[in-house]
Amino acid sequence: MRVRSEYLSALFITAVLLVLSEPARASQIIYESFSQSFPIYANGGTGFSGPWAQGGFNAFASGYTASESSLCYRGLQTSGGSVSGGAFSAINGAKRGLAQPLGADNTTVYLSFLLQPRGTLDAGVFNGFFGLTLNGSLGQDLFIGKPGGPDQYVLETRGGFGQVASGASVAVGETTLLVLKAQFQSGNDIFTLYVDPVPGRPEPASAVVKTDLDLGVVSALGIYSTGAFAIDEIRIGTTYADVTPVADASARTDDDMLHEESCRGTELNNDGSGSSKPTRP
Ligand SMILES: [Ca+2]
Repeated sequence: MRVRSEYLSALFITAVLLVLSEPARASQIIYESFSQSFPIYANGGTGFSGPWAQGGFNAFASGYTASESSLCYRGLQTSGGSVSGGAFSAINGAKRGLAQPLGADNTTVYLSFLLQPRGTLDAGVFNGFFGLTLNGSLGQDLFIGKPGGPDQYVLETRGGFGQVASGASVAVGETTLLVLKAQFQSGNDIFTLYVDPVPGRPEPASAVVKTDLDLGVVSALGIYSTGAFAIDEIRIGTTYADVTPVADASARTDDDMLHEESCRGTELNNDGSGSSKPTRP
């Protein structure tokens, strides 16, 4: 019991420090930086109603592992660690409840996250899909990520229906920033996907849009996969700027830089130095 109480104390102190060091903006609803080990006590982040737990449609495993390093993406503010999964022979999933459900008619929210394909593209059952879901109350979910096919980032109804492909290719080892605008309304909602927008710039003018799905109330989001990938920096906010914050190099600690070091050389650096992939105009 002694060990457990010390563990809980440490957890509590960590939670307090997180609250003190990561003041959420008024309009930022969710931030998950994976700052605590996952999924052992996956209760970090802000805006959730509980910890990550195994879940998702036909997901009877949750074989995800934590890393102390964040995925790096040029210009985007990151913190904490990240989470990854391998190529699986069955659907894996983890779900987490939202403290404030989304989906009220005539409201708009933005969601962003980083996704990095790993291993061998398409390996894993169902051609190795991976991504994030917004889980609706009407029995359907929105999937954002790499589908069973084609090898592009897409929006689709979980299961593959109503797929809208972005045209942006999925490449192993390349971290992509995916930003979703969700406009909830009576009947079908409007979902807009931006792939690799530049952090700090205004919301892009062009994007792909999915308009055939009514999510109803969204009270959970999910990590959902069969292919190898890593995910990080999940944000939900009421404005585009809320979910695309620019990295502030002066605010980074030695610890941050130590962690970033591990992805230097293969990944983009937060401060824009190092290797780069083509930037959209
Ligand atoms: Ca992170």
